[in-house]
Amino acid sequence: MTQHTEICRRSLFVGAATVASAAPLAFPASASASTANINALERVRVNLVPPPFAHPHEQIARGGPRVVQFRMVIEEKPIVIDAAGTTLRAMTYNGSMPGPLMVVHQDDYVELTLVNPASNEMPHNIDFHASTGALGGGALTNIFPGQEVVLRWKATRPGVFTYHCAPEGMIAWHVVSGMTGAVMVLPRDGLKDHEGRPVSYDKLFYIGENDLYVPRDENGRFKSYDSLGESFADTLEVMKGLIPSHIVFNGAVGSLTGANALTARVGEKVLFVHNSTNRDTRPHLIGGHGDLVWAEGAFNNPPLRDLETWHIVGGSAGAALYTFRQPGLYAYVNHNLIEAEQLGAVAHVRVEGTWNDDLMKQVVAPRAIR
Ligand SMILES: [Cu+2]
Repeated sequence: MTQHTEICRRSLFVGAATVASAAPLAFPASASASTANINALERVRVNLVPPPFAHPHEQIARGGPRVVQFRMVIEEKPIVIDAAGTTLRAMTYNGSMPGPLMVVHQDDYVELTLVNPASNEMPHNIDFHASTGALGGGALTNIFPGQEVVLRWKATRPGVFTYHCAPEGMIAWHVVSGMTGAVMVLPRDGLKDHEGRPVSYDKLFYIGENDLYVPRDENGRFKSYDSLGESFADTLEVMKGLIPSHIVFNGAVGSLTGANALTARVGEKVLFVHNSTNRDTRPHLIGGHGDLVWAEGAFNNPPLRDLETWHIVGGSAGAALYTFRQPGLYAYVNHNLIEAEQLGAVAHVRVEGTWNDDLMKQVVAPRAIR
């Protein structure tokens, strides 16, 4: 074990021990009464799927609140993040960057089993911005390699919310190493437009935007490391400069472009869920719009209409609904175009269907100036 790893482990153990001793206070004495009620609820076990998709779910809840059980395994592993083969010592929920999208309805209970395999180097936990209390669950989910924990929280507020790892003293490092994701809490009767009328989506694309900070060697080449501990000190120096080496959608430059493009058809209503745990961002669909946008992610607020670009505040997730009206290739970008074009924050959507000349027509093809 490297010295860095040893230091990381020691500082985190102290932090975790402090939190663990305070943990019983997080549950009020009256909780036992409601626990009986929760035990009477229907329980459903949901298998998570990797981004950019969501597990199968109903948009309008059937019946009463349920306990929705998820299981995530934390994977620490090297991930290639660009075409040049640059390798990030990543920390991930379930092996993907971002971690999987969880979908429940308001008043459901999320019951997560979080697993930290013995083969990992680091302690981890999870802070759900959708939850209430105990550092978003972070104080109740500190687990060392070889441990698992089960956390239950009530989804009281409808919206899309980020989640992330938050080990004391190491939060930023774990976040910019990949430990981010989102939860979508749908209103029980589904989404509404700006006038309260029901709206639905045909498809959901879940985009996780991650800013990454890979150190370079003295020749300017990206470095690779044999362990997380070994990468820590160099990575922290790059992080403190606040200039990401990469800003990626779904784990790597090009993970959603070209042959990996998302697909849709003219007439399909697509909900774009965009998670950005660390930095502010500004999604824009080149050639389209946000028909209805919950930029702050709160579904109780009326959505904004007809947006060209919207703002996702760092530390949150947002959602935008768009009906495709033209076929062709669309780029869904972070419209800081340096971050999109040079650092990686681009996805493509390939849309099939019939072209509408009324919306756009090339009246004269390029020709010599007359
Ligand atoms: Cu972590």
